[in-house]
Amino acid sequence: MIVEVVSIFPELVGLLDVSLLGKARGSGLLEVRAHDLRDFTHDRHRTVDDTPYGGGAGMVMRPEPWGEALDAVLADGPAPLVVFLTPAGERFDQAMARRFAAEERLVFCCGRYEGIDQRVIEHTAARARVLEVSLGDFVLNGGEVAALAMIEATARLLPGVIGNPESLTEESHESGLLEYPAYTKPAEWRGLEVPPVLRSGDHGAVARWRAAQSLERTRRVRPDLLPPEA
Ligand code: 6GU
Repeated sequence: MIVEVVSIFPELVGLLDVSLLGKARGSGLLEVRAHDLRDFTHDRHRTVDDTPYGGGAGMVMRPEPWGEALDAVLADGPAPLVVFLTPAGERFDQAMARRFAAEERLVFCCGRYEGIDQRVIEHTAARARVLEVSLGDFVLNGGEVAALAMIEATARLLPGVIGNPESLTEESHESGLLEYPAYTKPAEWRGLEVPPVLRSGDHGAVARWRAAQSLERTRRVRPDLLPPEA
């Protein structure tokens, strides 16, 4: 998979080298390319923003550098899915990560300030598949951290990136429920015991206990994830 990131902070993409994705990048499963939006400006100050039409606080990213950056990125390579990072987008989740993982090439466009001139999204949608996506219901200063989170969630789904593929199917959100609690050795620590059923060797009992814990935890912490009848 090829992942391209357009940002005024392309150096933030280096963070991906530190996590498990460094391995994926080294092995050729994943190629991440960062592009500096300011390389597509032509003025001495490398300006990327301006005041909003209609007034109001903050600055808006001007369309010209974005247009040129996307001209360059879209000029060659497989037809990508272009993702604009914005708190006004549809919310990212595990299903979207799976959808992203099926793509040959993803282009993440990281907005800063009060966003990107909407004509950039409109123009891009006329020549590529485009999504406006948010990481969640909170506000960041820019899309970079959101893009990194989405890239990590996506890349770990690529075959060969995670050592044991079973750890992908068992985890929170894949089943629609939160994951059951995990324990390791020692069996007793600071007076706290590992639940005996996990040490019983009864695989059926372990599976039933875990399913019940998942359901209980989901009911308590994230009832919104449960179907109305559950
Ligand atoms: Cl994608 N961008 C910004 N600026 N804030 C966010 C976000 C994205 N997702 C959640 N908050």
